[in-house]
Amino acid sequence: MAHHDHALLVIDVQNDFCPGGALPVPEGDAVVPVINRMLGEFPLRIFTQDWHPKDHLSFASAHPGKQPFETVEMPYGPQVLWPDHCVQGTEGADFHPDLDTTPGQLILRKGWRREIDSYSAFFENDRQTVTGLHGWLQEHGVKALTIVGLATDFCVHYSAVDAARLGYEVTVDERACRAIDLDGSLEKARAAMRAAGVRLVGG
Ligand code: VGL
Ligand code: ZN
Repeated sequence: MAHHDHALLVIDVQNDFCPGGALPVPEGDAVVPVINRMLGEFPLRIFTQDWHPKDHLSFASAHPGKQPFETVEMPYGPQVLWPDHCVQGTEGADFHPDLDTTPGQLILRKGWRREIDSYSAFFENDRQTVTGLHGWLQEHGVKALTIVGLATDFCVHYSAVDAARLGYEVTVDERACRAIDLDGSLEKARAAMRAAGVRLVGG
């Protein structure tokens, strides 16, 4: 059992990121039984949901002439364009049906502002707009986080780096993560997490 100030942060284990979904992460569903077994080891468990309006500006469909996986310049910097995914209220945005969310104390939704994407569970992609997760964790006395889920190289990566910068002791358990891996993004993400002081285990 992890210490009382150690929370498990489960990132975006949603249908659209699993095989058959709109933005499938290879073997994304393989994390579900691993996460279900980990839940009992942590006193606090938080689940995030990518939760976009249907006209979200991270969707290629919102940029005439652009294709998914191209990059565009947004006011806050470069943004990868994605297939429409995790649209609020759709089945694709639901948690994987076998994920045991019952023990979760907090379900945090992110990416709900049309103009800004949010990979991190702490800050949106402008790196300034907060989600409120840091306040919740502080109020509950959390000092350490184990982060798992989808995708290793996007939402897990940005969440882990932000958490480390905010002063949490951060572990990413790669047995319960899977990556999209666009153009070497997994190795870049691993290097960035290590440089930020994140402990990577199980890779
Ligand atoms: C994610 C791309 C777009 C993720 C979310 O959860 O890693 N990736 N939206
Ligand atoms: Zn998204």
